This record gives sequence, C-alpha cells and structure tokens, in this order.
Amino acid sequence: MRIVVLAGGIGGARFLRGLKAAAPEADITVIGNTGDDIHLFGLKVCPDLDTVMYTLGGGIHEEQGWGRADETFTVKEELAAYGVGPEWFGLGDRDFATHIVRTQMIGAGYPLSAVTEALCARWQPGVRLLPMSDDRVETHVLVEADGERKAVHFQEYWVRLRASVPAQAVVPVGAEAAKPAPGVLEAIAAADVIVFPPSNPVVSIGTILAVPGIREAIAEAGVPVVGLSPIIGDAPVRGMADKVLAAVGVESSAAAVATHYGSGLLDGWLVDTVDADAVAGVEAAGIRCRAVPLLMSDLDTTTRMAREALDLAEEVRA
Ligand code: FO1
Repeated sequence: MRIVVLAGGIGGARFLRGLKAAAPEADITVIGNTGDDIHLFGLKVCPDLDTVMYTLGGGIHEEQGWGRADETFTVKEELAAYGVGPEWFGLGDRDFATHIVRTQMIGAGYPLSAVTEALCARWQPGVRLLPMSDDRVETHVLVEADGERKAVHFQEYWVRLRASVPAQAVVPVGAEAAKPAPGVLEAIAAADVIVFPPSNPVVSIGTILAVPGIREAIAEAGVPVVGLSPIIGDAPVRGMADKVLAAVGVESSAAAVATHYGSGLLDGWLVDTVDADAVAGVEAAGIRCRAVPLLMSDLDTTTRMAREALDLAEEVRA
C-alpha cells in the first residue's frame, strides 16, 4: 500500500512512528513542510524536515520533539560570546552539523530534495521524506508587538514570542511562486491513501497546501484523504495551533478544522472521543467522521489511531 502523509513538525513526526507500526509493509512518502525554515548564522535550518528525520531515525530529543538527544550547546555559547544572535533559537552542536552539511550541499548546487535524501541516507527514517518544494518558502506572522505592527519570522513568533500575541495574519512568503519538489505530485498521483496527521492546520499542512498544484493534486487523486484532528476538546494538544487558527478565522475545534480543510479535500476525519458530539456536524459537512482516542501518549495509542485512520480510509473507499 502506498501512503502519502503531509507532515509538519512534532505532531506529524510522532504520528508517523505509529503509522509505520500500523502498516509496516506500506510504502510511506512524507511531504514535509518547509515554511518553518530559517536562515541563521549563514546556515539553512529546516525544523519540520529535521523533526521527521530525527524522530523516525532515532536521533530526536524525545521530550522536546525537536533537536537532537544528548545535545551540547558549546557553539551556541561561543556565538553568544561574540554577541552573535539570536540567542532565543536553541541550536545544539550535533544539530549544527546537519545544517552545515545542508548548507554546504545547497551551496554546491544541490536542491533541497537531494540534500534531504542525502541526510536521510544516514538516518534511515524508513519513509521517503520530500520537502514540499525546493524553492524557498518562509512563513511570516503579522503581529502587533513592542508597540508596533510588524511581520516576524514564524520561528520568532513561535519561539521568542511564544505566540503570546495574536497572529493577525500568517503569510507563507514565496509559496505562490514555489513549485512542488520533484516526486511530490507523482507520489500523490500514485498514492492509495493520503493522510493529514495531527499537524498544525495553518502553518504546517496549510503551508504545504499553499504550494500551487499540491492542493489540486490531492483533490483530484481519487483516493481516500483522511485527517486526524490536532485539536482535542477545543484546545491544541501541543504547540499553539489555536493562535494561528484565529489568524485565519477558524475556531479552535475539531469540527472547525475539518470544515476548514473542506469536503473537497477531506473524505474522512478522526476526532477524539471527547469530541464525539462533533461527529454529526462533520458528517453533515460531507466528511465521514469517527471519534477515537487521539492523544499520542505512547507508541501503542499512536499505532491504534493510525490503524483507525487507515480503516476509515477503507470505509470511505468502499
Ligand atoms: N522550539 C522551541 O520552542 N525552542 C527552541 O529553541 C527551538 C529550537 C529549534 C532548533 C532546531 C529545530 O529544528 C527546531 C527548534 N525548535 C525550537 C522547534 C521549532 O520551532 C518547531 O519544531 C517547528 O518550527 C514548529 O513545528
């Protein structure tokens, strides 16, 4: 079975561990969000691609869900000693190696997709990890902060500001001119099922869908598209998805996210058991819906919810 998953950061990566366990023979292609990418110290950092690669490759810092395990921060301290910032983004020594290799390869003319393939040769994530695009896309957030209205890079909004101020707009800068990376449209066309994991619907999955051609390819794939709600009981499980959902006028509820994606895209939607009362509304919107436990507290629960998603896809296909 060929499965295509649109993944953002921590939630998507954790879900993928369960999906691999639920469907060990499946051929899984991950289309990774690159709108979170940031250029720091002359290096290109790809948080969502690295989170998938490290999580599935066994190098992730488990509690954080990002960065490497057993990290040290000597380079970061030395940069600070030179007064070279920003200090609010925690890049560890091991992680720096990934960004140095990536930046070096890009400088030598390799596209991000080839670089990602090269990095994954070491980590063996057990899925094919494709960036959504080889073109530069960087999400910026319009905020009213420090007494002025300004656009800040998504990472500054997310990490320095901790999403403490409302996002007035979320703009994936460059998306409109970006092309799907090599293999992305082919993977979608060849898929037997397409999955939207519990990633951030705006800055992760929304950004991937903003690359011209991807949303259309999914809508026209003619195979079941099934999503899992990142919102449980009107609150995001992790991260601050509600802050960016508000920016696009979507209320922070499992049902609202489903209708935000729309029945033109989604065939099935899983909500958590605490949101069982949302099932009827989602079904009324033309999207098959089931309430199952969605809290990814361990590999077992994640594997079960991945299995539920695949079962729902078969129910939809029938
Ligand atoms: N998230 C934080 O909350 N604080 C950090 O200092 C931080 C550093 C960091 C470094 C590399 C990397 O790949 C991710 C990092 N993240 C950090 C997480 C990152 O902001 C998020 O994983 C995604 O951008 C959102 O999914």
